[in-house]
Amino acid sequence: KQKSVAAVPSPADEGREEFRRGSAVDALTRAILDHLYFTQARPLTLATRNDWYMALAYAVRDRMLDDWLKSLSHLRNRELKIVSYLSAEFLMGPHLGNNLVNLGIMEPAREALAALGQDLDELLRQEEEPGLGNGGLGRLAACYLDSLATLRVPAIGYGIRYEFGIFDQEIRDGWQAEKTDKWLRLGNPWEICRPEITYEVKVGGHTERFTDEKGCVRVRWVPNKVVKGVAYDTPVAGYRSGVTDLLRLWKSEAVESFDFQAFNVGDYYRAVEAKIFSETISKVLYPNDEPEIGKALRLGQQYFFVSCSLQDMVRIHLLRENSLDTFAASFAVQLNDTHPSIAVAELMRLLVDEHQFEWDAAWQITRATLAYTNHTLLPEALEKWPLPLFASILPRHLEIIYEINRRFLDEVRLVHQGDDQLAARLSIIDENGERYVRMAHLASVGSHAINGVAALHTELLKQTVLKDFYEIHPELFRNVTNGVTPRRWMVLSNPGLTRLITERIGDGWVTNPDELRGLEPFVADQTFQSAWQKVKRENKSVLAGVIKARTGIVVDPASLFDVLVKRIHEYKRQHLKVLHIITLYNRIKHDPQADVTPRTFIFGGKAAPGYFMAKLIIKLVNSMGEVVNSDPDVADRLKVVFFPDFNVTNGQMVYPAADLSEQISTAGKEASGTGNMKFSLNGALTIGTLDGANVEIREEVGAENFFLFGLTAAEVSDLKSGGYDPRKWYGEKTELREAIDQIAGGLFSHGDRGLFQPLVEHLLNRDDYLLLADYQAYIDCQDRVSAAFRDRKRWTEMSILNVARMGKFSSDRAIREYCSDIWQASPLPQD
Ligand code: F58
Repeated sequence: KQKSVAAVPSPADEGREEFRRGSAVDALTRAILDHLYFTQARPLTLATRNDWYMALAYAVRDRMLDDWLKSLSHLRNRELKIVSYLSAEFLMGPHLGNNLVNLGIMEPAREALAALGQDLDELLRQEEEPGLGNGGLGRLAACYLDSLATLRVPAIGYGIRYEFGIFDQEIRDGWQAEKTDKWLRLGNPWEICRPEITYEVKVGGHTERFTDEKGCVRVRWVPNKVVKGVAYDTPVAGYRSGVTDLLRLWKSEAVESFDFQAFNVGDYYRAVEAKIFSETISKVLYPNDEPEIGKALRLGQQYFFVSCSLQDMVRIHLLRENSLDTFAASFAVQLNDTHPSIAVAELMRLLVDEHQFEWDAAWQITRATLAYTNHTLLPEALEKWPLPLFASILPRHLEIIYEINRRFLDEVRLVHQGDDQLAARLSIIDENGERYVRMAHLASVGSHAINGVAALHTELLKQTVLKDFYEIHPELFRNVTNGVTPRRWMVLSNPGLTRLITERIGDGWVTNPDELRGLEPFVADQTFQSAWQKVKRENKSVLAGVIKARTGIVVDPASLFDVLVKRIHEYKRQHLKVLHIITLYNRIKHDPQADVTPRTFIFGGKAAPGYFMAKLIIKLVNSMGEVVNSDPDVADRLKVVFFPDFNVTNGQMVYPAADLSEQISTAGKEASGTGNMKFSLNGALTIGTLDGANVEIREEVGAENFFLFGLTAAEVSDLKSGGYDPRKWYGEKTELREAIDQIAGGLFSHGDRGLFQPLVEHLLNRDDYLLLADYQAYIDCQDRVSAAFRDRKRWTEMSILNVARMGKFSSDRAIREYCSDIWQASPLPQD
């Protein structure tokens, strides 16, 4: 083994260049063996799959270090503005494959492993994905980090290192069961703990006024608890860009000294309690859609990571300059929704209380630094904290917020004299009944830019949720339509399509996806079409195999793969899809010869554990599926699958295998959607409403290559204000009535009429999301889809055109817009 140590070139050796680039298969082989031995402490004979995975991961990580260390050294360069992306969630997905793609060493790694008798694909499957997010918002943060590094923009993603990420979903008897996500169980080779980068975070207590040595009255926050945040760093490599950015996640720990007093007086239990509280903060990710109002721990999490992150930025800035006056030139801080919006008050506190700034100067720096992205219009999803709870955790911040609010409302009153209603509507404090802190208002007042995530969403934001803000400060508003990274969502997950495209137009599209337009001349090319179909067919076969293994259901890769994967929520209308399937089922039952295009319906998505209706929808999908799948009359023409545990890893298998992408939310409810983009990039056609980014996808791919149906956002709001009566639709539409009656009558619940009663009642009496109003349009549109699928040539052309015209939806485009319109950040010069 002596020999093998010598074989790993030290950074000072001549072989460094080769080692660093990591392109040589031999060097990689050597490195893997060395990590197996020296890091995993395993002889070859005893190495488990996880040992091999870890050894490979460390060997790959080594190859990221040069770029990473170089990028970290740029943090000290005062000329360079750093983008700081504050997000309670980063849904990164498995790192290994992505890093191999971005470093350009997928094939050398495959070869190196083959020489060692190992299969790369097997090791890729060994990685437990870090599920540190709920869905779209967390995944967007991850795509943006990929693009920032690819575009060579110095950036830090700041968040929480949850010990348990989003729960793992199992399906038991058709119901969702949640299992703790123990993603750290076998170790995490991608992170580097930085025990020397820690910050203290105060919680609770009270404030005191005192006069400082200059005679100024200042405020001191006397907390009743202090916790410590420890940095865990993960490198984020750009796609062959030479830049590796930083994801810095905070883990909460106890401050050793804090309850020393308690130990000394023998109060052992009190000391241990403090430790438990500290460690609880970063323990678990909150699943969404549950009312947050009572969750002190959630507010604690938000403050914890924001405070650590801002303290870290202050430290980095002070390494560059000796005053915080220029802080906004060092950092552009983006608030990913309102979860980090306490940053407004925290940055003020750091400047005013800890660094003795005057209020006005501090406020100017704060607003110049921060910008806010809104991701939802749903009123129930807008964060607000009850005042007493807020005061008990963040007493100093509440005082600061009062002062921010007082000054802000004074300005408003000056311009709009006498309009008390306006002031009440704009106030950061909601005073209608019980009092709350409205976090979207705090974020809006404290930011120099506010953006929505799709054109329609931004318009609706200006007309509804933030209307008053828009009217007083229109210049603050921007739209930045979401995007997704083509590296993970095409190159890594769809190698077949990647190869085919690259053979025709080269690989420039990976960083410049507008080049995909170069595929248009081939749309009608026979050979190209067949190759295109073959890739899709192979992806479908792979998925069919996985479906068989996970659910026992056999599906036919020749059928139309009709896919609806996303979080389960009433506004996303998974149950509208159920009504469609039942309608087709009934057509076959009424006429066994009916001409129904064979389809495989694939559902996937998690329901928040406390969201009863969403869980009932999962049960309905499974119960209905059981009846349809086992009915001999259907004779395999329709198959329903609920693919359990939809996450990034599973998404990478599902999107490339889809023929039809279901984007059927009630218009005006889905801020953007990003799954819609992943499907279309992989050649699925979309059936969708004019909601979120669907509008722009349709514009780009052409109306003739998109299946549009349903009410517009304006029609939805008109229909609702005119007093919507779902029973009218139920009365008029025979197929609809039949489907609903069957659900109510127990056809899918072994005769149990009670099981789906809450769902049926909701539909017939309220139907908040207008399923009944959109039902017929949806069914008719699906009939057009079925007909179109039979014309394979035409379908393939549409599929190619979808991919060719999706360039706009790369996260690189979105990040360029953030850089120029909001952050004023630029790429590092090429070395
Ligand atoms: C999503 N929001 C939007 N929130 O629903 C989707 O339209 C959009 O494309 C995406 O953001 C990215 O902009 C979303 O995923 C959450 O998951 C929250 C997490 C924290 C609790 C509340 C929901």
